[in-house]
This record gives sequence, structure tokens and C-alpha cells, in this order.
Amino acid sequence: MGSTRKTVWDLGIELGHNRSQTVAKRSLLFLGSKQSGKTSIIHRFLDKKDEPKPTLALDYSYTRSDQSENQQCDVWELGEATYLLKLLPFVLKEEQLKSMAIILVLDLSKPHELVPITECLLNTISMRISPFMKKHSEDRRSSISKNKSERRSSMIKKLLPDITIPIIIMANKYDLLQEMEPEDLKLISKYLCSLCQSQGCSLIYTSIKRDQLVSRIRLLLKKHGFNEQTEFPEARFDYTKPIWMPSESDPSNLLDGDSLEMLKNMMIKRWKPIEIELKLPDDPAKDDNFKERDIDIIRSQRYQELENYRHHMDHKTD
Ligand SMILES: Nc1nc2c(ncn2[C@@H]2O[C@H](COP(=O)(O)OP(=O)(O)OP(=O)(O)O)[C@@H](O)[C@H]2O)c(=O)[nH]1
Ligand SMILES: [Mg+2]
Repeated sequence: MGSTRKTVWDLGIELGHNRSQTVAKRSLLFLGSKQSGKTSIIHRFLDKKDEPKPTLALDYSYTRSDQSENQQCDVWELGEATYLLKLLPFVLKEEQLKSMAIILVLDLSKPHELVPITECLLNTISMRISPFMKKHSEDRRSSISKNKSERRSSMIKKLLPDITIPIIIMANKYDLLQEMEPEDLKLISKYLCSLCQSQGCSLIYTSIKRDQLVSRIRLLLKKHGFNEQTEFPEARFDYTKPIWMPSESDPSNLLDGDSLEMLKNMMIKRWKPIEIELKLPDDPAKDDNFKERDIDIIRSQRYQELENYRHHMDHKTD
């Protein structure tokens, strides 16, 4: 008769299997303008002390909640606001809609980027998500119509799933606005609040240089990354202080009746918007931040070999 005792190996596999089944996963996806502070914000959330290097394409890390080992948060960062948006389908998938929050990080110290970058990002996200939302709504509708007593449209509306993905705009580098004219700061704040209201996003002014704002970043990311019920301050629309606008709040007092279109035109008139380029950046291998001694030696040997081969072929055809 064979022994029924489990080996250490069996127990290890069992443990790994059980653990993967019980871990609840959520994810945060960071997008935003180049050098706006995405990695710095992620490092504050992950308690990482190292200096951020430029993000080349798509970075991944994860963290576990300090309140529960079984809560995991995956953190994705897309390195460049525009041309890398082609990678969005790899991280923003239908099955993640209910467990993901998107964080758009903008650089407040570059007002000429705000309109084009924010519009480009929100449009791309919306294009990616809308087909899922439509499909989800249609599935629900067809299952409802099978049941005659539940055909009333009010009921359909009620049963539609709430799958709107939370989108948080982090307007970063607030510390660099000391010198900004109050009228300019007011215009930026009104534009961003109005845009967020129209899209159902939250807006928070952040800075990694201010402890109080870093604590707020951490609270917000814990709320979305681990579903933690955190106490958050009331909405704040005083443009002389860091703005905090939860998605459900009403910024009418700040907006003074100005429409989004009007505010956008004022922004464009005040700061000529940058052209969004959809081209690849310079070869990152030439960037000093990514020096790797051994790999660089092999690369230059290979380049030399290719160069010799090219010369050889040129002479042959002469
Ligand atoms: N003054 C100030 N500087 C900041 C702030 N956040 C980030 N930085 C600086 O901005 C630079 C870029 O920061 P990163 O965190 O690498 O920005 P990123 O958006 O991840 O950059 P890429 O991924 O390369 O596009 C670094 O020098 C940071 O120290 C901030 O709140 N205030
Ligand atoms: Mg980065």
C-alpha cells in the first residue's frame, strides 16, 4: 500500500495554489505626460526610496496591503502620454474593469501641455472602454428582456451594472506654482474642475515635495488599490490652496457659470498648446540612465560586426 503522507514539495504546491486563490487583486494604471512624476508618485505609494529613472515603455510592480496579506495591488505605468497609448489594450482589459482605477498624472508647471495631453488621454481611454460598457449593457438588457415582468425601462436602468472605472487626475508638481499669477492658477483650476465634472473624474493637486500632499496621495491610492475605506477630507475648491474634487462633488461655486468650452478656449489663448507627437523617442540605449556595462560591450561588438559586414557587402557590389 502506497503512503498517503504528503511531501514538503506537495505541501509547497498546495500552499501556493491556496494562496493564489485567496489573494484579492486590484490594479492601478498610471498614465500621463512625460516626466510629470508618475514613477515618483508610485514610489511614494510603494515606499520605495530610489530615485526614479525615465520609464521607457510599460513598468509593472505590485504591493500587498499592510492591513491584509491577501490584498494585492498591481501597479502599471505607461511611460509616455501619447505614442505608448498603443500599449493600452495590454493593460486595460475587459475583465479588469471592476477592479482597476486609472490615474492620469499631469504636470501643473507646464500649462501649455494641459489641454492637449488631458484631451488625448481621456479620448483614448474612452475609446478603449466604451465597447466593453456597451457590450455589458446589451448583455444585461437581453437577459432582462427574457423576463416579461422586468421589461420596464426604469428597471433596466436600475439593473445596469455600475462599471464606470474610476479615473483620478493627479495634477502634480503643485510646489512649482509659487510664482504663478493668481489669475492663471484660477484659470487652470477652473478648466481642470470643469473637465473632471464633465467626465466624472476626481481631481487632486499633488506634490511629492509636500508631506501633507504625499499623505493624501497614499490615502487615495490605498482606497482604490485595496478598496480601503479611508476618511478623506471634504471637497476643496479654493484655488489658492491645493484643489481636491471627488468625482461626485459639485465645483459650481468655483466655475462662476463658465462653460468647459469657454475655459478651454481661454487656456488655449493663454498658453499655446504643444503639438502631440506620435513618434518614437530617441534610442534609449544612448541614455546614460540605462548604462549596463556588460550589455553595452556586447552591443558595441555586435554593431562593429554589422558595420564590417555592411562594408564587406558594399565592396562586393562595387
Ligand atoms: N518639484 C517637483 N518635482 C517633481 C515632483 N514629482 C516628480 N518630480 C520630479 O520630476 C522628474 C520626473 O519624475 P518621474 O517620477 O520620473 O516622472 P515620470 O512621469 O515617471 O517620468 P517618465 O516615466 O519618464 O515619463 C524627477 O526629477 C522628479 O524628481 C513634484 O511633485 N514636484
Ligand atoms: Mg516614469
